Amino acid sequence: MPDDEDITGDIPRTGKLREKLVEAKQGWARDGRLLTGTTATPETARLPPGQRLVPDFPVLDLGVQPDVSAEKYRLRVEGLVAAPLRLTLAEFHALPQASRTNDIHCVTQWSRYDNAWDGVPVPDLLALARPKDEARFVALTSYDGYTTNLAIEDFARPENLLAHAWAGAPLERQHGGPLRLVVPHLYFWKSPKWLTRIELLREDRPGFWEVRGYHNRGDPWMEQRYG
Ligand SMILES: Nc1nc2c(c(=O)[nH]1)N[C@H]1C(S)=C(S)[C@@H](COP(=O)(O)O)O[C@H]1N2
Ligand SMILES: [Mo]
Repeated sequence: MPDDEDITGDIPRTGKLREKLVEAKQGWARDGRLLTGTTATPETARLPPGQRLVPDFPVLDLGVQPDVSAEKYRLRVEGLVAAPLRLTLAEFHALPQASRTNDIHCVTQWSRYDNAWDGVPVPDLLALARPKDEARFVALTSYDGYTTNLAIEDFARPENLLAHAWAGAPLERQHGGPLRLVVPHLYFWKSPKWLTRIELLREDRPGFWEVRGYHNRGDPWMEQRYG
């Protein structure tokens, strides 16, 4: 079982929780904002339904950005695994590295093409931790207290990266540095910044947005914004 230790407790944070933004986004879910009622596939349209292409890289979070030092940072893989991991940042950087380039799609409508990431592919990390057969879901926890959830098939895809660099430079803190997950086939709220804990579970555990009216899976091609 996971311990109840407050893993984010001694990490300095800047900013204030943007309660108004959280309320507004909950309202959008209630109202079905931005829904076009159409679906597509990545083969037929690069831009998913209802999305708008942006040239810049917006910053979206709860307003609280943890300032986690390289010394304090830990990446934990726990729960239904044969070999739990608790990696320092140096240990993480010593793992075999890979690069991926992909498009990102935020549920608030913006999409950004051709993001080049460096880091460790999720299947490689899972191979070290060795999930048990009963593991069906993952719960992800970040240093700002944010949580999200994925089915193990959505988590273990080869294009998914635990990323520490973007466009050839260390990932900026505002975009989730020192380490974030990138799951490009789902809306970007499924890609936690400042990731610290990956917990493998038998039962699903909906995260921050999933309990506030957002879809449990979040496929942009199926326009799974709310649910
Ligand atoms: N830890 C954490 N991760 C998070 C969030 C957050 O609030 N906290 N917001 C999510 C949302 S809604 C989006 S769209 C993306 C935004 O990533 P960016 O700020 O790098 O564009 O991060 C996701 N990951
Ligand atoms: Mo988002």
